[in-house]
Amino acid sequence: MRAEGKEVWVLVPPPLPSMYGFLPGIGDIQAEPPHGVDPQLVFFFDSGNLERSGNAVRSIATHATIINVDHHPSNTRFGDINVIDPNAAAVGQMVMEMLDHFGYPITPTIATNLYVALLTDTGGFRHENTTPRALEDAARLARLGADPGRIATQVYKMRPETTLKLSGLALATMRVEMDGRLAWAKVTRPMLKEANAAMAESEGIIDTLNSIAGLELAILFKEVSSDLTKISVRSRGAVDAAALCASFGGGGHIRAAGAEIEKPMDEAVRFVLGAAKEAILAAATQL
Ligand SMILES: [Mn+2]
Repeated sequence: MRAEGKEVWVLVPPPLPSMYGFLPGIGDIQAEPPHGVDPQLVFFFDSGNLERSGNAVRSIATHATIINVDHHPSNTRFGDINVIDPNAAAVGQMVMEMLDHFGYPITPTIATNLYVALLTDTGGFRHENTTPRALEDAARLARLGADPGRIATQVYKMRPETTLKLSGLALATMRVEMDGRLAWAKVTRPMLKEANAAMAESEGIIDTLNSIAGLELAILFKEVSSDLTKISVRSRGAVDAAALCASFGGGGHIRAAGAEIEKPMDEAVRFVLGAAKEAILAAATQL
């Protein structure tokens, strides 16, 4: 890609989720710059820290000028210039402001990409960050050529059958405890085989669990190997999911977090549920 006579590379650390394959311009994205080139200026977008960006970018960043554009409140301000806006629902909104400021037109291609940033970072305009500003920016992008119906189909309605089959098998193991405050389910390796699915396809199951009325905490247990179990945690109540997962060596956000437990599935279930129930009771007494 060339911009005003200068070579520009758009780099994203792999793997790039296949659902984004429809984005205009995605073919220009590379995992690392071509061999032998030495970029002098690096823009980071939506990267809370330097570590998230992958090895190739990190090695350039040691001597290039870094411009860090982000909306994570926890951003480590690793850039030479830091543009941080925690009130932006998506970094795409910040990019929109920058294009306006520097007088670049927003083409239908740009509008489509920025709309996807807004759509996905607001969880399909459902998370708490779905502000009037987010909806106004989305409306403007739709006017400039983004097609909300087509984009929603591409992002949310292109799942393979195997993903739904796996989801069905996992949800059949669902247990609801503590008078509906805690729900959990399992994804086992035999289920992956039966559904002919990969573990990555289990990503949406935790959000289905988390849709139960009145729930406080949802936990999905994923059997990675005979002695490693991953957990995904969602909290809608007083429990800090990040703190709960940190107690197992994991982390994340207050409402969504995860951890890796070096135990077989059944042991991990007993271990984590014990701590989760304690956390629910402790959080309730603190209110
Ligand atoms: Mn983001």
